[in-house]
This record gives sequence, structure tokens and C-alpha cells, in this order.
Amino acid sequence: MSDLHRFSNRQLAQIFEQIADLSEIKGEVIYKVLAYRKAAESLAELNREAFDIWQAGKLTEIPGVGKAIAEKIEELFTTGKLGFLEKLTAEVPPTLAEMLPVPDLGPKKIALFWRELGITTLAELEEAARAGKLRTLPGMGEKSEARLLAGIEAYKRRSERIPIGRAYPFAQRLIACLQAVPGVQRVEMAGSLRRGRSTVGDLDLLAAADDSKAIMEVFLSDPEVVRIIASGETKSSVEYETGLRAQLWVHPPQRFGTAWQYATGSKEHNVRLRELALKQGLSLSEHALTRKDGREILCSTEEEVYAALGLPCIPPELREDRGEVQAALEGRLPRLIEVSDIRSELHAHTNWSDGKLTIRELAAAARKRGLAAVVISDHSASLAITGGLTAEAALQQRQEIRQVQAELGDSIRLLQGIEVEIRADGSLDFPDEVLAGFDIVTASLHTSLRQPRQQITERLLNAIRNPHVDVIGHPTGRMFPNREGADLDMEAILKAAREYGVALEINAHPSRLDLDDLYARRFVEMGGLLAINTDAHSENDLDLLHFGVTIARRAWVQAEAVLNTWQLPRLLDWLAARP
Ligand code: DGT
Ligand code: CA
Ligand code: ZN
Repeated sequence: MSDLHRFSNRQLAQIFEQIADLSEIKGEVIYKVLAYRKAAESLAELNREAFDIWQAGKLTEIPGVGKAIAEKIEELFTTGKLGFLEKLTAEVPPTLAEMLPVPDLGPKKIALFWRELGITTLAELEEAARAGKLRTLPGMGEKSEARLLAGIEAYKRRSERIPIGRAYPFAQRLIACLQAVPGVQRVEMAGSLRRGRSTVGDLDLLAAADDSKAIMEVFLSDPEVVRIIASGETKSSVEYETGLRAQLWVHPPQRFGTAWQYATGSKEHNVRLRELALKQGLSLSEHALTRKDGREILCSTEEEVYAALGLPCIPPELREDRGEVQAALEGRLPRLIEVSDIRSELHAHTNWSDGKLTIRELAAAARKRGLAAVVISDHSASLAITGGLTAEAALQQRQEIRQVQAELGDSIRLLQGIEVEIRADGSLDFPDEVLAGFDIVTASLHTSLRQPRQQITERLLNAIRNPHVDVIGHPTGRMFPNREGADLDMEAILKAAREYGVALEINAHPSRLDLDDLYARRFVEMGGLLAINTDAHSENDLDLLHFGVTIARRAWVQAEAVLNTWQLPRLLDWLAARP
């Protein structure tokens, strides 16, 4: 038994998909290509492991699996390899298949460019198109070359990951629209979107309905859809004008839990769960848990799926195979922080620098959201583009804050902070005696982010060591989608922040999400304190808080480790104990 190779259905599907792609480019007769594709699809949608079906001697009962394909599957299970595919890839470079999804580029063209010009990758093809080398080939011209280049550019645009700040609101609108379809019981996010990754490859949505026809129809006929990638009874996927892709699974309500668990992933988490299921004599698929005797356990909720494996329900944000299954087994999953735990906003801007709101408006907006305190933390002078405050302006602002506080009474507490600039030379924008006048000091890097590692690390360390600095704002300075964070020695930063008792911010703005989940987790494990702030520049920005909380949840963070969750007196005590 031990030398058998237990390929998953999805792996098998990918293998036959690859055979189909490469055969098509090679020029194989179309019915063979379609047969491979059909087998791939049918394997991917199977509700039992093909491996088990093979052991029962029933492979050819799988739709689309005839004798020739069954033999290939058997060869894979018994040898772990497939001679046919090895021969095929020796003949047709496998990288050619990457080009198939490019608009206006079919297998015949790909074969033509490969045979005539030796082009085997998309990058080579793009280069050749730019150099005008394609237009003279048979069936090509200047126009078709230009169209192809536009297709390559569109394809590259959409292969980029989408920031969650763009994907999330889009998914919410889509869900609202699908939920309105008669007969649909619920529609939920799945995939990386539900796990709260800061960028997503595509949107995965899952619906519960007894009949998928009506909802699939609405999904496919959305006016923003530019291409239908696949359409089927249980699964369809589409592409929108923006290059964004979405797929929708529809399952009957009594199987919704298993399906939602599967579609939420991550793939690695699911692998871990399937191993656990196998140990308990169960097999876990997208559709159900199945006992050895073939009886299915249907789960309409995720809780039932996890409970059947002897586990508490693991929060989606933890499902990354970072130790969560082991922790669940040992009963030591963290009680993760929630949006409702947040009591104060410690980083918000007003029209004293680059914010849109007045102090009064910001206070009202924060109060409306149930916050107990809001810190007015405008930029300091050297960030001139924001109209940052001078030391005198900060004193005037302090007067206005007092006045607004007097008007508001104790309905909300206003604190004066400052987002003090860490200058290129590592010094802070204000001398210590000025810093001492603020209730809370956040130091941030906004400029000269490309300094060499040692220099920029030293710059940030310098801020951390300043006794007046309480929080470091968006520590690495990264911005989605295009700006990478500074090249910091993060281990040194985390250690120093822990040692000096300086909190590190998880900036909740979806273009920042900085610290990220991995550093935040490491920092909290070291005993460090976090702040989760929206860095609001307008009223609506305050509603971005949940993105930051999601990152904290992905970092296994409990409320205790986050300044914003503390009762006001405790926060004030903490601040008072610092210079
Ligand atoms: P993404 O879209 O790259 O941000 O990441 P995900 O996690 O959304 O992955 P995606 O869209 O490829 O697949 C959606 C879900 O489907 C994934 O979270 C779990 C499930 N899934 C995908 N591939 C596999 C697989 O090979 N095995 C298992 N068990 N589940 C898979
Ligand atoms: Ca996805
Ligand atoms: Zn700010």
C-alpha cells in the first residue's frame, strides 16, 4: 500500500487539463482534446476521491473517464508518474500553456510563434510583438500584432492580485444582488477574501439554493461581465471589465457547511483537515464527509464539519496552516479580537493638516460610531505637502480641542496627538519639549523610504528610543498595490519596540495594512503592544477599521494586546506613565 500515490481529484484534474492544453497546441485532433478537458472537469467536480473509486475498481464509471484515461489515472496512482505526459512535455514546452488564456491568442497561433520563432514564454512573445516580429508571419499583420499586444497587456493587468480594499466592496455589491434572486437562501464570501488576506487573486462566492439555475443566470448576465470563463451547474466563473475575476459555487443548503469550508480554504488548511479526517476513518470532500462504509455526513454549517472532526470551529482568518489545526486539537485557539472590542481611534487627521473634517466634525463622527475617545493626530511641519503643523500651530490647535471638548462634555474624549515626521536623518520634527506637550505621540516615516537597510532601520530605531514616542505609525510604509515597504530589519524593530514599550500600529487603511499579519503575530508573541488605527482623513475612513481588525485576527491577536480596546482610564494611565 505504502508505495501508492494518492493524487487528489484536483491534482488529477490539473494533469488532464495540462494534457488537453499541450495536445491542443501540438495540433491533436479536437475530439481527443475535448475528451481530456471533459475528464479534467469531471474529476474536479467529483464528490468522492478518485483514489477510492480506483481501489473499488470503478474508475470508468466516472463520467468522461474511458479506458484510456482510466489507465493513465491508474499509472499515476501506482507509479506516481505518467509516461504519456512526460513524452508530451518533452515534445511541447509546458510553458506554452501559460499563453492560452491571453485574449486573441489561440493554440494555433501559439504553435505558429513557437515553431517559426522559437517563442515559448509570454515574455518572449511580448518582446517579439513589440519588436514587430510577428506581423510578417502567415495570417498575421500589423493590426493583429497590435491587438495581440493589447491582449497581453490586459492579461498581465488581471494576473495581478487585487487589494482587498477594492475586492471587498465589489463582493459586497455582488452578494447583495445575488441574494435578491428568488429561491436563494444565502450568499457568502469564501476564499482568500473571507480569510481576510490583504490582496486576493479572485473572488470566491458561495450560495445555498436548491436550484442553481436562476442565480447562475444572474451571475453570468451581469452587465459588467466581459467574459465567461466557465459555466456549470455547481460552479461558474466570470471576468469583469476591470480584469477582476469571480467564481460562484451553488450548493444545496444541507451541504452548505462542507462546501463553504472547502471554498474558504486555504488549500493548505484543507489538506491538513483532510489528513485529520483520514486518520479518523472519514474522507472530507467539497460535498460531504464520508464514512468508510460510504455513508455521508451532510453538514449545513461549518461548525458541524469541524465538530465531526472533533474540533471547535476555526475562525476563517486563521485557516492558513500556521498551527491552527494543532491549536484547535489542543483546545488553545485564541479568542480573537473583534471590531466591537475597539473603544478608541488613536490616529486621525483634521483640516489642521491634510484631513477633510474639522475637529468638531471628526469628534461627532467618532461619537456616532460609538467610540469613547478619538486622538486628533495631524502631521508635523516637515511633511509640507500635508500642511503639517508647526509647534505654534499645535498650541493653537490645543486651544480648539479644549473648546470642542467643553462643548461635547463627557460624551467622547478628545486627545491631542501628533503624527510626527521621522526625518531622513533620523531626527524627529519636534524637539522633546514640544513632544512632551501632546497626549500621545505617533512617529511615522513618509519620506526617503528607499534608504539602505541599515540607515532606515537606524532611523526608525531612533524614533522608538525617543522617550516621548508612544506609537510607530504604519511601520514599513508599504502601499498597495505598488509601493513596497522600506527595507527594514524588522526583527530589530520589533525587539526595540518591545523593549521601549512602544506600540506598533496596524494601519487599517486597506492600501496600507501595515504591520502585516506575520509581523504583528511575531510582535505580540514577543509581548509587544499594538494599536489598530484608521488614519482617517475623512468621515468614511473611520469605517475602514474592520480591515485592520481582520489583519489582527490573522495575526492571532486577542483584544488585550491592542491599546484601542482598553477602557479609557487604563489608556490614560498607560500614557501618563510614559513621559
Ligand atoms: P487567491 O484567490 O489566490 O487569493 O487564494 P484563494 O485561497 O482564494 O484560492 P483559490 O481562489 O485558488 O481557491 C478558492 C478556494 O478553493 C481555496 O481557498 C480552497 C479551495 N481550493 C482551491 N484549490 C484547492 C485544492 O487543491 N485542494 C483543496 N482542498 N481546496 C482547494
Ligand atoms: Ca480566490
Ligand atoms: Zn496619518
